[in-house]
Amino acid sequence: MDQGPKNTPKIVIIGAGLSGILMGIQLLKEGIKTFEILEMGESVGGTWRDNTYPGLCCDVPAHAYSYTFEPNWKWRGVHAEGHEIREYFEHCADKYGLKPFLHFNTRVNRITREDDAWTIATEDGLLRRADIVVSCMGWLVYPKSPEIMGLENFTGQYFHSACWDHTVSLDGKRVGVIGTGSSAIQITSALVERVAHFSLFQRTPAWILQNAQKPRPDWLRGLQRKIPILAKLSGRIQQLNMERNFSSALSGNRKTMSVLESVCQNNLDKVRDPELKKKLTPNYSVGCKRIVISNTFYDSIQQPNAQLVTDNIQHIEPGGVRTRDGRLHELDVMIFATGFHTMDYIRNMTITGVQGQNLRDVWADGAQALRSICIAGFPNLFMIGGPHSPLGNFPITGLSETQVRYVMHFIRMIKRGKVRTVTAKLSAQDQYNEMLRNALKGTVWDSGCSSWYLNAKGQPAIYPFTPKQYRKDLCRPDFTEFEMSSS
Ligand code: N01
Repeated sequence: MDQGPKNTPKIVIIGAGLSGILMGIQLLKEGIKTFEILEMGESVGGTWRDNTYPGLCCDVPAHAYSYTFEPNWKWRGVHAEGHEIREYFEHCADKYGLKPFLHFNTRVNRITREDDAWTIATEDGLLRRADIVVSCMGWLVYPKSPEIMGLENFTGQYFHSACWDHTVSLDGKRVGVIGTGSSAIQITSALVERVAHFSLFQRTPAWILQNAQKPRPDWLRGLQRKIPILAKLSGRIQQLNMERNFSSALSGNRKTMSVLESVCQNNLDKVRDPELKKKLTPNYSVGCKRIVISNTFYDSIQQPNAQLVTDNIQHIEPGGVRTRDGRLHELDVMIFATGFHTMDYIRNMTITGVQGQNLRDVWADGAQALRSICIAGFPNLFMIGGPHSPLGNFPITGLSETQVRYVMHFIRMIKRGKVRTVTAKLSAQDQYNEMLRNALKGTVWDSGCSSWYLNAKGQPAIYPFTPKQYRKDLCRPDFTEFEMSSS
């Protein structure tokens, strides 16, 4: 790591997904080179590196899923495919000179506060010291596989959607997918026409919305290449559009919510078979779980070689999946599109604070932070995408930019020697979390469904207000919420 001038803090960023890359770029923009980015994978891109399943596509329009300072004329469709997004983040890491700061295949095991600094222990046995740690670990990191009795007896092949095994041939096979979240819905659309027989095992149906998943004409891409501000403008328009339509509805606007509800219902009404439609009809409010975006799913699941299985899975046997109605669903390949350990921010890692407290114990009743970013008792540890970040169908790039800007306020102060450590006051953190819990009562996310927004106590751990409000809240730190030491 570059030693830098005397006051320049040493910073370790954990994770080289979209927020880790962003954090690194912002540090370089401010002339700070005393940082390292530790990434457990072998390249940048986070979830967009790990997920390679057929049909992988982003449910947020591509220009809104770009950094505001790096508009991308190249997007081929209104919504980008997974590999395009991975390439975009690789491009950003290269263009902004992050390569020398990246350490791949470097898994962090322990972060310990000792002697007024952080010690970071990685799996390779190395220890690093840092003044500041920024965790950019993301939610969609650790795949969650179902624990179904008899899986070990299955004679076919199986894997999780986030660890796609491209050596397994699917064409002409009997394929089963477990789950009906965004991943499963996209996989269904991509696989039905390739396989001999397709079974989708549904526990809970999803509300599904159609959108403009269409290619962008060459003339428009050419124009945006020549005049990059146009691509940037498109991003801003798409973001405002999403915020106007989605965010206001999800955060409580009845008028926009009823539009969202009727659009989802109209989409569902396209299912011709009344029995199938009944099975596909959710019994919870639109938006309680993340709304799935697909233009093709309902068509795919109505194909003659596709079936929707709604009887609960009893166990797995050598030949396939046995459901509670006694039926054996014979399969050659089984795919678990069963999601991620989204609320387990510090899985496989021990973080020890200033008084020897283990963050896992501190968070035993659910993860809490001040403004999603700082944790009382853990000085100079910042999180991008921490607990209660705004998640419901909003562009994550904008959220990360807001949080990185907020963290940069503190890093600048530390760099200038104004302060040495910054810690959230416990009272401020408690007050903030109580305010969030109260505000979340009665929201759509609290309206009764199982979703990956819920913490271990079954409470929604997201931000209850609009992204606009979040940007306002995080415009600059309220320093009365922090303890700062200068010696
Ligand atoms: O995972 P999920 P995902 N037996 O948690 C079911 C992002 N993403 O990978 O609802 C049977 O949403 C579970 O059932 P239930 C996006 O943010 C984005 O699909 O709990 N079923 C559910 O249906 C998304 O929200 C894109 O009853 C079991 C499914 O598995 C997030 O990733 C694309 C089960 C899990 O759904 C996660 O999506 C893809 C069991 N034992 C993903 N366990 C974009 O387009 C779980 N399920 C950006």
